[in-house]
Amino acid sequence: MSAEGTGRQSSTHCPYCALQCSTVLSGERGAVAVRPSADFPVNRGGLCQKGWTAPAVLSAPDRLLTPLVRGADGELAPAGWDEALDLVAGRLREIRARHGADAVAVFGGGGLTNEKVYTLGKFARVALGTSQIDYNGRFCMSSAAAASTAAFGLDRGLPFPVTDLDEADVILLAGANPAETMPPLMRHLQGADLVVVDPRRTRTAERAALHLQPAPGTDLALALGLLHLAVTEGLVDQEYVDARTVGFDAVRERCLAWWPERAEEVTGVPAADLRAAVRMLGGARRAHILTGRGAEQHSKGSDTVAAFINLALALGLPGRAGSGFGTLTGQGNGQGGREMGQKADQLPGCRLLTDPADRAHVAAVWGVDAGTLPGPGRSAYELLDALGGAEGPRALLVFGANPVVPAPRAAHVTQRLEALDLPVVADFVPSETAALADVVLPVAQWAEEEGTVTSLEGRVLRRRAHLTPPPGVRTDLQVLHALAVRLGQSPGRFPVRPPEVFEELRRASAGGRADYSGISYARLDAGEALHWPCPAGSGGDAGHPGTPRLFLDRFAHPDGRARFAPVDHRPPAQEPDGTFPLYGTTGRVLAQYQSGAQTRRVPELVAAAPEAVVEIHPDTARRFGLADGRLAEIGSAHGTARARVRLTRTVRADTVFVPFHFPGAARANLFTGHALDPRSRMPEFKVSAVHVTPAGERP
Ligand SMILES: Nc1nc2c(c(=O)[nH]1)N[C@H]1C(S)=C(S)[C@@H](COP(=O)(O)OP(=O)(O)OC[C@H]3O[C@@H](n4cnc5c(=O)[nH]c(N)nc54)[C@H](O)[C@@H]3O)O[C@H]1N2
Ligand SMILES: Nc1nc2c(c(=O)[nH]1)N[C@H]1C(S)=C(S)[C@@H](COP(=O)(O)OP(=O)(O)OC[C@H]3O[C@@H](n4cnc5c(=O)[nH]c(N)nc54)[C@H](O)[C@@H]3O)O[C@H]1N2
Ligand code: SF4
Ligand SMILES: [Mo]
Repeated sequence: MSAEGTGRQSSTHCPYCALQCSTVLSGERGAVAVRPSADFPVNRGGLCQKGWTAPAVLSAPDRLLTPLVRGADGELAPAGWDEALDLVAGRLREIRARHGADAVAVFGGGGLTNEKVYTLGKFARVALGTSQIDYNGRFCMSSAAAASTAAFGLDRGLPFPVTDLDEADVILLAGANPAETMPPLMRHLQGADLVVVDPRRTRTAERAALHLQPAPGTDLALALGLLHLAVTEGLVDQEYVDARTVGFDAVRERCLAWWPERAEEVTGVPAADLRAAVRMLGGARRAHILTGRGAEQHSKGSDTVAAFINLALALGLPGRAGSGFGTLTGQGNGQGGREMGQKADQLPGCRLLTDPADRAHVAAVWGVDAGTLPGPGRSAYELLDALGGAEGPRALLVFGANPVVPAPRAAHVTQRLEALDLPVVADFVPSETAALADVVLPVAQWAEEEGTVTSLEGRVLRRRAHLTPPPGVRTDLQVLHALAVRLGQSPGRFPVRPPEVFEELRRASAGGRADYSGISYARLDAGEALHWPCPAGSGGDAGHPGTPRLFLDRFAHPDGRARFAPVDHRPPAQEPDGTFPLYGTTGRVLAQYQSGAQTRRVPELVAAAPEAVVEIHPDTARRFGLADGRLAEIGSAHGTARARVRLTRTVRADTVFVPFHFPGAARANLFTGHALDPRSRMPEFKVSAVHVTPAGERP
C-alpha cells in the first residue's frame, strides 16, 4: 500500500547490512526522510551514515525506469516490458534447446528478501530446470556456514540475540571491524573487554583491551596457538567437553604442536599477547568468540572458523547462557539468503539437493516430480569462471549482485561475462554488471515493496513499502513471474504477492533445518520477535515462540553433541616473495557499501569516501618510493589495481589494505586470485602477494 501524500509513517529496516537497523520512513518520493525507531533492541535509536542517507538511492538521478535492450549498434536503448521479456524468454528457450538446461545460469544476492530468494531458486530449478545457480553470499558467509554446520549441525550466524553481547565480560573479534561495518553494534560491545584480531589497528581495534595484529592469512595458526595455551594453562572446561562435544582428543593432540613461540613466528603476534588473550577468555564468566570476513575469506576460511570454534568449545562457550560463538553475517538478508535455496546445493529451509527426502518434500510443495529437480551446480566463482566457455552457461540472469566489482580475479570474470550469448541484469541502478548486459530490467527498491529478511541474529523482520514503485518499474517477483509464464509455467506457480510467496516458503521450510513454518506476516506485524527455528503446530494457540537462543540443551546433530574438527594451519595460495613482497588485503570503509552500486550514488557518502585508497605504513612507503596522496598501482600475479596512497601507522609494515567498493581500474579484485576454500568454495579475498609502485597522475 502506498503512503504517498498521506503523511503516514512506515516502519521498516535499512536496505544495507545484516544488522537490519529498524527505521521509520516518512515523506513523499523525492523527500523521503528516515529516522531510527527507538524501540528496536539491535540499533536502539542508532543508524550509521549509510542508513541515514539510504533514501537518496530511491531517487538517484540515473535510476533505471525502463527496460533496456542492446541494439544492433551495440548500445543499450529503452524498450517496452513485453519486448524485453519476450526477447529474454525467446533467447532462453533457444539456448536451452540448443545447449541443454544447464546452459542457462542464475546469479542471486544476499540482499534479496526471503520471498525473492525463494522464488529465484524455484525459478531456476523449475522454470529453467538448471542446476547452475549460486549467489554473491558465497563470497561472504560460506566459510562460516560450512564450519558452523559441521560443528553445531546448524548454520545461524549468531545463535543468540545481539543483546546477549551486552552482558559479556570478554569478546574476541577475529577479522571483524564493526566500528565501520556495523557501527550501532558497538553499543552492545561497550561493556566487554575486547580482544581484536586484525592486521590493521582499525577503529574497532582502538576500542580493544588487547589488539592482536597478525599477518594476513595466519588466523588458523593463531587459533591453534590460543588452543594450545588453553590446554597448557588448564583453562579447558573438561566437564563441558565430556558432556556436550565429541572429537576433542584429536584436536588437543594437534594443537600441542602449536606452542606459543611457534604461533608467534608464523603470525607475528607476541607469545605474551596470545597468553594474555587466552587468560582473558578463560577467566571471564561470560565470553564470546565472533568471526568476521577477515578470518573467513581465505582458501582455508572454513578450517579457520573451525579452529576458532574448537577454541570456543574447549572453553565451554557455545550453548552456555550468556556466552557463545558466532559469526557476523554481512548482507541485509545474508542469513535468510543462505537458507532459502539460491545456493548451488540447496533447497529452501537449508534442505539439500543431494538428500532424497529433502527433494521429495520441496518437490511436493512445488507440485513437480522430485526426479525433475536438477542436482547441485557450480559455486559462485566457478560459475562465473565457466561463463561462455565450451562447457559453461551461455546465458546468465543476475538478480541482486554486481559481480564485475566484487568477484575475485575481476578482469577475467568481466571477460567471461562479455563472452556470454545472453547476459541479463535486473537492478534499480545501472551497475557495472548491468552495463555489460544485453537486457536490463528495472526493478523496485526496498522502500517500494513488501517482504521479509532474516537478520544476523536469525530474527525474521518485515520490510514494508512506503512508496509505490515509479511507473515503468516492476518488482523482482513480477519479473520472475512474467518470465516463468513465458517459459511455459502456469501463472499460479509463481505468485507475485510477497505474503503469498511467504506462505509457500513456510511450507517448503517446514521440518527443515531453517524452519519458518510457524512464522507469518500477521505475527510479525503484531510485533512478535521471531527467531528461527519456529515450527508450526507447536507452542499451542499462540504458536511457537521462536528460538532466540540455540543449543542451550543440545546441538543440532542427532546425538546433540558439538563436533571438534581436527584442522591444521597452511599457507595462503600466494605468499610474499621477491617479486611481490607485500601482503595485499581488502575490505570495507564506513561510507561505502559493497560494490558501491548504491552508495556511490549518495552525495554525502561520496564526499566521505570518494575513491579507492591503499593504506600503507610510512616506512614501507618510503621503501617503495610512494608519497601520501599520490596514485599507486597494486599489482599481483593476477593483475593490477590503482588507488591513492594513504600513509598510516595503523597497518602492519608488511601489509597494504585496499577497500573493494570502487569500479574500473580501482577494483581491488583486479589483484585478488582464484584460490578457493575446498569446502566452502570461498575465494581468498583477504590475502594476495603484491607489489606497490607509484602510478603517476594519469587520469
Ligand atoms: N560500511 C560497510 N559496512 C558493511 C559492508 C560494506 O560494504 N560497507 N558490507 C556488509 C557485509 S556484506 C559484510 S560481509 C560485513 C563485513 O564486515 P567485516 O568482516 O567487519 O569487514 P571487512 O572490512 O571485510 O573485514 C574486517 C577486517 O578484516 C581485516 N583483515 C584482513 N585480512 C585479515 C586476516 O587475514 N585476518 C584477520 N583476522 N583480519 C583480517 C581487515 O583489516 C578488516 O578490518 O560488513 C557489512 N557491513
Ligand atoms: N576484494 C574483496 N571482494 C569482496 C569482498 C571483500 O571483502 N574483498 N567481500 C565479498 C562480500 S562479503 C560480499 S557480500 C560481496 C558483495 O557483492 P556485490 O554483488 O558487490 O554486492 P552489492 O554491491 O550489494 O550488489 C548488489 C547489486 O544488486 C542491486 N540490488 C540491491 N537490492 C536488489 C534487489 O532487491 N533486487 C535486484 N534485482 N537488485 C538489487 C544493487 O543495486 C547492486 O547493484 O562482495 C564480495 N567481494
Ligand atoms: S549498521 Fe547496517 S543496517 Fe544499520 S544503518 Fe548502518 S548499514 Fe543500515
Ligand atoms: Mo558480505
